[in-house]
Amino acid sequence: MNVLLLRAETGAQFSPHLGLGYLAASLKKAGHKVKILDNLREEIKYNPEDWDLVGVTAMSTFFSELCMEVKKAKSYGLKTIIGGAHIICDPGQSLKDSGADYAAAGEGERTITQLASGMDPSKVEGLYYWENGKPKKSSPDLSELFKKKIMYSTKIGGQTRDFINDVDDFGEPAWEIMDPRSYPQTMPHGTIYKESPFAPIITTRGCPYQCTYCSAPITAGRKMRYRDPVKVVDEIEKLVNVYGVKEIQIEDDNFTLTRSHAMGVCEEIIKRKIKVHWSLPNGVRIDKLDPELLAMMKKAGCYYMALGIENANQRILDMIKKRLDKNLVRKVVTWVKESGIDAVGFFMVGLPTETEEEIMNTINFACSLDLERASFHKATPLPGTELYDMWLKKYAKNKDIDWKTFRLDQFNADWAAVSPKKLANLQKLAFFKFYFSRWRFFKFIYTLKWNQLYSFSQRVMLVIMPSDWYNRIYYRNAKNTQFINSAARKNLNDNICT
Ligand code: B12
Ligand code: SF4
Repeated sequence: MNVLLLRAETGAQFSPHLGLGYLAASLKKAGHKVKILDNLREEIKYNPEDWDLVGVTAMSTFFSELCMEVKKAKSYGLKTIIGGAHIICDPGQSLKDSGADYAAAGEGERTITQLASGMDPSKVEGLYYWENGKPKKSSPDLSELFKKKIMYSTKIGGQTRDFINDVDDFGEPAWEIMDPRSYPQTMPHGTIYKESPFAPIITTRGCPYQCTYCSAPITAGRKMRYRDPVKVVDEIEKLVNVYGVKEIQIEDDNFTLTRSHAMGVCEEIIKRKIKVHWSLPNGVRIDKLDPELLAMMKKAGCYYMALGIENANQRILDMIKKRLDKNLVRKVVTWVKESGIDAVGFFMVGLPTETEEEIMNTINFACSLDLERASFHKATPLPGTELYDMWLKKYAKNKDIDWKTFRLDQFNADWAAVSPKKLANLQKLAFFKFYFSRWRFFKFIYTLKWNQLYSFSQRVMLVIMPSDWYNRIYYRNAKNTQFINSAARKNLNDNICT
């Protein structure tokens, strides 16, 4: 079959889509023809006659763009399948909202390959399809795979999902059709880079924690699954030698969770004398670092890492189930700095019931730490999370849902003990107070490359402008991409036959 994979978003950070890369690899291995069209690097234009199946990916923020691509593909008479973080969180509803033919309820490698190979939709793993005008979940017989421990099943985010145990089975993303050099080399995840071309990789999938605001365990599962460090470094070596990559962003949710895995990757990079800079822009847990591990990471080329600090109030940390002792933070930030690695802090403001005093406490704490950079995101109820369920029940008040606003800088949940307007002002204050102390802003500007100035100004505007102004100015097609869901979704699984 000829399969076209699309990312339709207009995001501000340019990173090849690992998910689509893995899907493409799997499809190609099974003998299908595949192409990736990614709006981050090219216009989504194609000849419908060349394709049999169109797969579209999206996070919640970009669900409206996904819907437009599905509509377009269907108008050509093509079959469509959707997948990605947003769809995983609620596949049945996403199928209805988008009008696609199929939705992948999880990791899509096996799902899309089985579908493309002509398997009956009811037997395809992790698929939602239409039956009698309603979304229906497939029911393949996986008992042998469970018995042989090839797959495991777990209830997560309100659904039962099946995961493959050995993530090495997925191989590597199809870099040959997603050459990192074909992406704009301006704004990687985390903004800063030392040298381009840069490329993301993942070395693990999953996260065993249950932080109430985070959808990572929902999309990738709660069981940590590790790639073999040797295979990880094979991929890094290929990116460096074949694609000229000079810098890697490790996008794991928890790279250092198991020390031996992180050590293994570092030792392999050092053993092979690979000259590459790398960073951890997706954040690591404060309680999963120690000086010896940090020294090894530095030696292997790590030059900055984001730290999931989130909040300076133990009450809030406990409420969001972070399982983190606030007293550990300062010591660990100091270790990171002493190792020669730059530390970046992730903070959240405006959590349910959070007071102005608590928010100020977080801002002042952040300013006092030896951090190079920091982000102060508004608590956003990402679908599938505990926060989302709480927001739907208590705060959404039957409001329509505009997925476009599900960005960590822009969402107005109205659940803190301060008003949304006050919260937006406190968020701006956090940015200014943090960056205009300890010369941080000037150091930041100094680390930027010339080609980043436009994108950087966009990011600054995102912080200081009201979101509707920002969208109007920066997103050329913003007016076309607003997708307002018909009603807040109280009974998520209503009308879905299972
Ligand atoms: C790298 C990353 C980014 C990158 C690129 C995103 C990308 N998709 O490549 C960048 C930096 C751009 C990014 C941005 C944001 N991100 Co982000 N990001 C991630 C991260 C850390 C890793 C993604 C990844 O590569 N995963 C590994 C691959 C293999 O998995 P995957 O992409 O999910 O793909 C698999 C399945 O989803 C499925 N699949 C995916 N697409 C399709 C399509 C089809 C047709 C099929 C069948 C299957 C399928 O199969 C794939 C293979 O198994 C995830 C966390 C995570 N654990 O996934 C968060 C995550 C995806 N991001 C998230 C968020 C919220 C954001 C932001 C909105 C945050 C913000 N600032 O507001 C922004 C977007 C705004 C903007 N301005 O761009 C959330 C999404 C939640 C949601 N419900 O949408 C996640 C899950 C993080 C979290 N902790 O909650 N992000
Ligand atoms: S915030 Fe980090 S530790 Fe918590 S669930 Fe998400 S990935 Fe796991």
